[in-house]
Amino acid sequence: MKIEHIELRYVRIPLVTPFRTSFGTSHAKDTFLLRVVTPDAEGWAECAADLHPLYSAEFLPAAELVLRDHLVPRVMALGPSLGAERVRGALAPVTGHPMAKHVLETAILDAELRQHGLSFGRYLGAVRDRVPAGVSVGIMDSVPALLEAVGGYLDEGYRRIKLKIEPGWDVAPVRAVRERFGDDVMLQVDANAAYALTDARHLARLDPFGLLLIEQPLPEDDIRGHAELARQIVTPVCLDESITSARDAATAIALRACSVINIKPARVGGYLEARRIHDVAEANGIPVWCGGMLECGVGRAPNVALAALPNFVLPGDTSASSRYFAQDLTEPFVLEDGHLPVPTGPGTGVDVLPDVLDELTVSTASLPLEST
Ligand code: SMG
Ligand code: MG
Repeated sequence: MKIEHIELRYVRIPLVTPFRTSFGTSHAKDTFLLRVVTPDAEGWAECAADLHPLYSAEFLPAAELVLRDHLVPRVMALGPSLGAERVRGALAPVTGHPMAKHVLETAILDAELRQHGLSFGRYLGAVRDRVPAGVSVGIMDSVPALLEAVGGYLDEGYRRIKLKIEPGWDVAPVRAVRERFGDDVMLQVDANAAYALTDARHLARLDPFGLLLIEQPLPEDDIRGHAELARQIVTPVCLDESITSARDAATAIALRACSVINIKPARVGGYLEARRIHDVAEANGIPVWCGGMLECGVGRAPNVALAALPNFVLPGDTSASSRYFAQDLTEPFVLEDGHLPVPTGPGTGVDVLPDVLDELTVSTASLPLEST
């Protein structure tokens, strides 16, 4: 495959409501789309990094820089043997930067699949044509506001509720949601690393509420701490930030640091590594689910395809477009009976809407293509 042109489109998409987590509040989705042009097809992908290095060490300006100076030159140096399955190996000498690697590999994979008329779902091994949708609910100013939001999502048909938590906003909101909506609601919490192992006794107070899991309670590098916490609480421990590769997943599983894994393709450097994590987890009897980074349709589409693989047995943060955006950059993903349809068209199966893209574009940059 020959790459003729690589373009970055920075976009800013307003959120329908602010989204607050233990590390900050987002009012808009700021990202860039990577467009890879080949003689036969165009590939598109969405960068999951934020403007600020808070969820992880990556952030948008750094992603652009590492793509321009280190990742694109290495991929171009592959010459005629360039293809999505060669990308990870070519980029391996560059330490870290999984989200920058993910956006490049995904755009190349999209172009390749479009060229061959194959969908992400078919390519990755999807076994379902629709996936159950969960929703991630931000930290709110009050319990009544939270109950109103959760009630609205349940009315829309969401199959699972995830509450963002932090010290001071954990047991009370969980108890209130259980009391109002009952024990049958699939409910889980996500701390984004806001606790310490010394909080174990406090976190055990969540045990009576029958949560599906607690996601990333401790810092991302604290695998041993998660293993110790898992021994001290009943709620299953799920890892998000800590897992950046199939090797990480194997280590965490072997050390019993988690009994569930959140797979985000961006966090692990792409869909091929995401599938490897799926396979490692499946071989060990560990269920997985697909995480989200508030993606617009460009990034949501391949996530929905991934979520259709066999070991994605829990509903993911694969919500409808309307969860975040009044106007998506693609045709919106719409809930049908609490599910999203797995796209079937070539590549991601979705196309950017040119007028909307123009309206929401903040700036555009081309990346030089000469190899070093
Ligand atoms: O895409 O619905 C989504 C977001 C789901 O909570 C979500 N993501 O830690 O899992 C997580 C967070 C990371 C992004 S918060 C800005
Ligand atoms: Mg998380």
